Amino acid sequence: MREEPVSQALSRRTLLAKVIQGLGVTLALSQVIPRAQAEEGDVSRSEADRLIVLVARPLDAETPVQEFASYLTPNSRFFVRSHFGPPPAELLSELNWRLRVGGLVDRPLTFSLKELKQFQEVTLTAVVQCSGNGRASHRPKTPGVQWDRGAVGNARWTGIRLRDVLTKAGLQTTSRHVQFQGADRPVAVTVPLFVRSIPVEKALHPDTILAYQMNGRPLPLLHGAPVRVITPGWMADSCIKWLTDITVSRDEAQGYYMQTAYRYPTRPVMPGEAIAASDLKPVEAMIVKSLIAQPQDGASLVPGPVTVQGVAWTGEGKVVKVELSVDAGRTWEPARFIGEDQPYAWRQWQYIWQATGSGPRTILCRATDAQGDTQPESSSWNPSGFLWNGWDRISVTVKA
Ligand SMILES: Nc1nc2c(c(=O)[nH]1)N[C@H]1C(S)=C(S)[C@@H](COP(=O)(O)O)O[C@H]1N2
Ligand SMILES: [Mo]
Repeated sequence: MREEPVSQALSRRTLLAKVIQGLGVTLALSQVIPRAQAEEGDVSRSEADRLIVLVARPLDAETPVQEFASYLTPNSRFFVRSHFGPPPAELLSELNWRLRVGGLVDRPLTFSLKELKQFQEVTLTAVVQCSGNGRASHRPKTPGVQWDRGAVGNARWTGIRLRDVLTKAGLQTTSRHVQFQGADRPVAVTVPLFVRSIPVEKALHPDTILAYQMNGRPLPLLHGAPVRVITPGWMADSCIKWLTDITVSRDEAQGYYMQTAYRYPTRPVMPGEAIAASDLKPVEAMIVKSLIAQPQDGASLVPGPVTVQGVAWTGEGKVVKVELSVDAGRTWEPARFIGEDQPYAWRQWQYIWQATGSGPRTILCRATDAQGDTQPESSSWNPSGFLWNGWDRISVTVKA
C-alpha cells in the first residue's frame, strides 16, 4: 500500500514539477549538451525540444508524458540515461568504430559498421524503459535518479539479429551468457565499467537485435551510436549503447553492474531488511504498466466530454485491457485501444470521460496483460526502487 493519501501523492508530483521549473532544471537540451555532441544532422534537436533534466552531467533526462500521446517517441524527445555519458565521438566514427566478438566462440570476429550491415536487416518497434522509471513513487524513498513517469519511450529500431553474428562466430557448447560492453568509460578508474550480460537464450532470440537506426534515422549519439543492443520486452539496462565488445561466456558478467546493480528481490522485502545475494536476481522482462498522456496532470477542464489518452505495455507478452477509474479505484471502466498493435510496442488507448460538476478530480488507470497480471495500486518496495508499475494517476480540476 501507498503510505500517503492520494491527494498528497498528487501534490507531491505537482510540487516536484514546480520545483524543477523553479530551479530552471527543465533546460533545452542544447543548453546542457554541447552543440558538437548533438546528433549530427538531427534538425529536430533544437531549442524547442525539451526533456526534463534530472542530472545534467552525465545527462539523465526524462520525457514529459504528454509526448506519449503519439505512438512513436521522437528521437529528440526520447529519455536519456547514461552512467558515464557518451564516449568521444571520434571513437564512434565509421573509420574507428569496430565491433569485436570473442569468448566462447570458434571464430573471434571483428566488424566495421559496413560489414555488420551485410547481415539481413530487421526493423521492429519496441518500448525501451529504465528499470528505475517511477522510482520517485516508492515509499520509503530509494537511492538513485528520482525518475517520475517518463524514463520510457517507444521507437522503431532497425538493425541486424544478434543471433546472426553469434552464429557466424560459432557458439561453443559451454556458452550460457553473452556479455556486452560499450565505448563509454567512467571518469574515475575506481568506478567499474558498465558491463552487462544476457542469457544465451535471449541473445539467440530472433528479435534481439543490434540496432543502428532509431525511427528511421542513424542512432543518435545519446542513444548509443553507432550500434546498440535492443532486447525487446526487457528492461533497458540490457540495451547496451555504443556497443564495441560482445563476449560469449559460461557465466554472467562479473562486476558491479551485473552482480550488484540491476537486481530485484525474489521475495517480498521490508525496507532496511538484509537481503541475501541468493534472493536477488537480475532485472529482465518488463511488467505490465500504463500511463495517462492526456490531459496533463494539473489541467483545468470544462464540464463535458474529455478525451483521456495514453499508452500501455508489458514485457514479452501483450496488453489485453486498460481501465480507468474516476472514483479512487472503486469502479473501473474499460478504455478502447486505438492505433497499431505490434509485439513489444506499447498500445495506445482512449477513454471519453464525461466531466461533470466542478472541483478537483483524480483519474486513475491500470492495465492488464495476457498473463492476467494487472497493475497494483502501488508496487512492492525494493531497495533500488525498480519496476514501479502502480496505477497511473493524474489530478485535474473541473471548472464550470
Ligand atoms: N554503454 C551504456 N549503455 C547503456 C547505459 C550506459 O550507461 N552505458 N545505460 C543503460 C540504461 S540504465 C538505460 S535506462 C538505457 C537508456 O537508453 P536511452 O538513453 O537510449 O534512453 O541505456 C542503457 N545502456
Ligand atoms: Mo536504466
